[in-house]
Amino acid sequence: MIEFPKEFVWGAATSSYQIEGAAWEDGRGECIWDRFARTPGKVLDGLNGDVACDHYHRWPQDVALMKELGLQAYRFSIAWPRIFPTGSESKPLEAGLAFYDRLTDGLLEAGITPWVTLYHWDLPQGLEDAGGWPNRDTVDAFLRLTEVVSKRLGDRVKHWITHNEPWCAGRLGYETGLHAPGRTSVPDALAACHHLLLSHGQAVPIIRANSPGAEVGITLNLVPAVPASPSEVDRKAHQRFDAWFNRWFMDPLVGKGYPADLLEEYVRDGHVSGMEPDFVKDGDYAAMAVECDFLGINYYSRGIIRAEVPEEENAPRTVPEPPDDVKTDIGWEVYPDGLYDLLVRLRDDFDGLPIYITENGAAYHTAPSDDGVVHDGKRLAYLDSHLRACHRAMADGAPLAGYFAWSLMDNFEWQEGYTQRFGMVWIDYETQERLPKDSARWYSKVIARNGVED
Ligand code: IFM
Repeated sequence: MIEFPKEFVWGAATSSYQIEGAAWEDGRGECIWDRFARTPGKVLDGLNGDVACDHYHRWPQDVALMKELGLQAYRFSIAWPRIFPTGSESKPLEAGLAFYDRLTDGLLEAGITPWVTLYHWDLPQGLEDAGGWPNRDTVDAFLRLTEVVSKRLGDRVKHWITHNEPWCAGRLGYETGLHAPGRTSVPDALAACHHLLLSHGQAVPIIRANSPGAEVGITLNLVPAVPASPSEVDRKAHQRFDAWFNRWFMDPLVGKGYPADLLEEYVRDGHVSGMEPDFVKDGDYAAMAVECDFLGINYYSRGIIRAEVPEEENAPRTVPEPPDDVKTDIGWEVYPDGLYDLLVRLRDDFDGLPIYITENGAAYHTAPSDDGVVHDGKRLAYLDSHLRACHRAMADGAPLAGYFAWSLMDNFEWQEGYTQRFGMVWIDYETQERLPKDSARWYSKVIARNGVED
């Protein structure tokens, strides 16, 4: 038996837009994903989160299932436009707050600790129309959301995550355009990333004031990467990738500001005004480096970085392209050693700050078999191998304190629509039936035993 420490936290995660369904009747406003999903060509099959898993109405059943599985903690997010439908109302919407009240109380009654994420990408469309995250006013709007939600739930919720994956919200949303709101401007993306990190820093003291004794942190999605060959061009491409994906978000949190190598490139290319970009105001760097209680990490796979140069200018690969049979259905390599490497790196880069894996999981289509059960052995093997990597990293001093599987249930997978299933619980989108897969039953045993079998 590979045993985890007694106090290790075992949970599962979801997010509002991906599971709740809109439930417009209770006044939720439009968010950027409602608009994006309705824009032709942005989401596979043209689908959206209007119904999703209908969790808004079916949460009692979902909480009962979590209890049956023995989850100790459940990470969910707040749909911002349920609280402020356009983002600028002077008063919050009671129906939205009441929903999260009910969910929180239901979890506590079931003996499950609620972990709340304040922003998992459903920005009110009204705020996007006023400039979105590149506009500094959005920071103030987020702080109003933080104040209202942490005041309302702060007596019962003692674990808070300000933002989920600012890389996605900032870079996919404003630089590559793959996510809502779908803009493609490097300057906008840099301002957006800055305001996301700044709003994290400024939200932390608000949460602490409203939720005495709470643990507060932020969740980053990080990708440990290697160059595809030792050639100079691949080495440089790898360094740039690490700055673009990882260091741009890690360094400001530990008081280092933005990575100079990439910032210099942005200055050269005219994307920012200088090494002190216009969007950085006095005190911002200090605010972003606010002391936190933990760092949340979402890990799925590693990167193998190849320079974009003609093939003949590059050296032969020493790290081969992974074959399809070690990739999940979404095309991401199964590489548990990457999680080990990442945890060991963070042990040093964050100087022993406690770490929670706030997401880790795999997309596999595996459907119910003739016996009516979903035998998702590949997901089970993925989770098992990643838990072993966690355990090894902890033995080497990584301060890992808990693990949340992504996801409790199949859900709306952003630009992939409903084509990718990450859940440990199967959702039949026609009937809304919930069906725990083999991985859910297995995870339940892992929690009960506090470890994985040798
Ligand atoms: O579904 C997403 C989640 O919303 C954020 N992290 C990655 C998951 C899988 O892509």
